[in-house]
Amino acid sequence: MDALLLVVFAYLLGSVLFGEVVAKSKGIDLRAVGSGNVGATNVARALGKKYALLVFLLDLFKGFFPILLSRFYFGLDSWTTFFVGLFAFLGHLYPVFHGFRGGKGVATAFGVLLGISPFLAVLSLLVWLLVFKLKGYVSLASLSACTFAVVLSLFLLPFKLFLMSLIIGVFIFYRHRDNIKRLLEGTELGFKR
Ligand code: NKO
Repeated sequence: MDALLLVVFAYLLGSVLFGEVVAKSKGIDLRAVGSGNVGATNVARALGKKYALLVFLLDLFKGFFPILLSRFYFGLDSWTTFFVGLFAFLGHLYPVFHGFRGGKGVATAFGVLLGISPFLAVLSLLVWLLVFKLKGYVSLASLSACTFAVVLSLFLLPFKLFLMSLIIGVFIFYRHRDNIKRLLEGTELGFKR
C-alpha cells in the first residue's frame, strides 16, 4: 500500500458529498434549503431525520474507512494517518467533484476520530447529545463537541494526532462562522422540518 495513494483516495472519497447526492436523488437542491449546507442537519430540514441519519453515516464512513486502512498498513501514530485524516476531512470541505464547495465537516471529522480513538469519539458524541438536548442547536452542539475533542486529544492522543484534531477543529469553527454569528444574534436556525 502506497501512503500517497491512500491520502489521495481519502481526499477523493471525502469529496463525495452524500448529502447532495441523496437530496438530488429526491429532486431537492440542498443549497436552496435552510442553511444551504450539504450536511446531515440540512438534510434533516429538507428530507427528515431518516435521510439525515443515512447521510450522517455515509459522511462518517468517509473519515472512518480510510483511517482504518491507514492504521492497518501504516500504524496509528504515523504521518500517513495524520494526512489521511486531514485529507478525508478536507475532501468534504473542498470537494473536487462539487466545484470545491463543500460542507462543514462535522460528520467526517467524527468518522476520523472514531477510527483513531473510539473512546474519545464516544465521549465527544455524548457532549454533542448533551448540548443538543439542552440548547437545541446542532451547530452549537457540534462546536462544543469539537472543542471537547480537541482539548482531550492533547492528553489522550499521540502529539501528531492532536495536531491533526487541532487543524480540523480550526476549519470546523471557520466553516461555522455564519452559524456563530446567528447564535450570537439569537437567530440561529432550528432543526425541525
Ligand atoms: O445546517 O449549518 P447547519 O445548521 O450537519 O449545520 C450545522 C452542523 C453541520 O454538521 C452536520 C453534521 C451533523 C453531525 C452530528 C453528529 C456529531 C457528532 C459530533 C462529534 C464531533 C467531533 C469533532 C471532532 C473534531 C476533531 O454543525
